[in-house]
Amino acid sequence: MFDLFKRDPEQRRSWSERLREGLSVSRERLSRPLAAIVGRKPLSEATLEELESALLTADVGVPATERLLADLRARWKRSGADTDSQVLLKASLTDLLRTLESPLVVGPQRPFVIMLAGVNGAGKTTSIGKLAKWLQAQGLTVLLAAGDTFRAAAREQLEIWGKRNGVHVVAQRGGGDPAAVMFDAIAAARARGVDVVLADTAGRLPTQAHLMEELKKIRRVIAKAQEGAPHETLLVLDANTGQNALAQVVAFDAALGLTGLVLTKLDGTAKGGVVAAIAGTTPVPLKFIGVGEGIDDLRPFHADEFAEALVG
Ligand SMILES: Nc1nc2c(ncn2[C@@H]2O[C@H](COP(=O)(O)OP(=O)(O)O)[C@@H](O)[C@H]2O)c(=O)[nH]1
Ligand SMILES: [Mg+2]
Repeated sequence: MFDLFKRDPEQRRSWSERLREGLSVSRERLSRPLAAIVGRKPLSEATLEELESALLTADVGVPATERLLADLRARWKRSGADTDSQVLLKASLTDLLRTLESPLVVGPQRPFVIMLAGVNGAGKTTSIGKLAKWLQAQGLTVLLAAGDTFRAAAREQLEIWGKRNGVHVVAQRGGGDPAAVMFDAIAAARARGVDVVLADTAGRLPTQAHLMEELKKIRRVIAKAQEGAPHETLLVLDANTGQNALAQVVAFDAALGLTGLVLTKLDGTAKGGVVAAIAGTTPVPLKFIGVGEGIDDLRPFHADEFAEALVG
């Protein structure tokens, strides 16, 4: 542990620092126009209008922006006209984002199966690698199911994460059937007494009907392999997708019945406001957020620390 500390200065920086830095582009997008007009001065109707366009450019979207502004107005009236506008905005945003807050809890089922889906490049495999470490840090044992059988490189990528975390990876040599991989992985987890199975899947677009059908089949086979599984079905979203993320949530939810979201690549995007858009439009719990490529750069989502990092 101490060795890791010495080798990697990233480890010394706290999560809140990394989150703040990761969200810096989005924060600037939001606060630069605000700072120019508002600073920390009291709110006014003109300020609210400026705020509206700032929120829209940060990908907060129309429904969530309207909700935020209505809430902000109400707070402003209640608290007296000279209240710090930034404090009010942070409070409104925190309340909105709280609808998404529901940290992942590994239940008593064994193995506890977590299935991940999403479009290509969203960050599914990388997130599985990071989650494996996060789960192990809680004293849980983990097994990875290489359900992306489309490309050999996908399996190899998962195997690298398996090695890094010292966890077993169940894969089928030479391509094969992803549903069969899931079946084998759950059987292997049971035989080895492993706590959690993280099930990777190949990327697909919601418009690729046959691939969405395949995803449903994978889910059915997981349920057959173990009653009640998958216990969590997570959609991995790239924050750079912006408003299109909402359409992905609706489509994958219709196919799979999502229990949560993982939002990756919040670092380096100006579209961090999409979190508020999701809260305002398609409030599926946001389980984890990713702010970098490091193994510790994926953490549970908390509304207050996110709002603080974005507008605090
Ligand atoms: N900057 C950044 N890159 C990320 C994050 N999450 C994943 N990536 C990168 O996104 C790329 C695609 O990730 P991958 O897990 O292979 O996507 P998949 O196709 O959904 O499995 C990789 O280069 C990852 O390192 C993140 O939170 N921040
Ligand atoms: Mg992948």
